[in-house]
Amino acid sequence: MAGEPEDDCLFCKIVAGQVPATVVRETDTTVAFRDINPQAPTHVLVIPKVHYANAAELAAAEPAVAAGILREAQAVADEDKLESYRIVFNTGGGAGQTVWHAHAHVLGGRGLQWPPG
Ligand code: IU
Repeated sequence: MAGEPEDDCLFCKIVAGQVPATVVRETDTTVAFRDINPQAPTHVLVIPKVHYANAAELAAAEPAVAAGILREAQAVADEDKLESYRIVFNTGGGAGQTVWHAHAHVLGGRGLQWPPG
C-alpha cells in the first residue's frame, strides 16, 4: 500500500537500516545517501522514508515530504560546496527509473550538459 514499507523495495530496506548505504543526511522524513554508481563527483539520492512509487505520487499524497526532499537536496549541495547542481526525478522506465521508490538524484561537481541524454 502506498506510504507503507514494501518488502521487496531496496530503498525501504535502506530506510530500515537492513541494507547498507553511505548516508550523508537524515531527517524525520527523508534519507540522503551516495549513489552506488555515481555519475558525477556528487551523486546523492534523497528519498522519502515513506514508500511511493515516484515523486508525483509522493507530492500528491504528502506534499510536505516532497518539499522536504528539495530542501535536503539544497543541504546536500551546501555540504558538498556545489555552486550549481541538478535535481533529477526519473519517472517511468522510459526515463530511466529502475527503483520504484521515489527519489531525487542530486548531481554536481562537474559541468553538466543540456539537454540530458
Ligand atoms: P533510477 O532513477 O531509478 O534509475 O535511480 C536508481 C539509482 O539507485 C541508480 O542511480 C542506482 O545506481 C542507485 N542504486 C543505489 O544507489 N544503490 C543500490 O543498491 C541500487 C541502486 I540496486
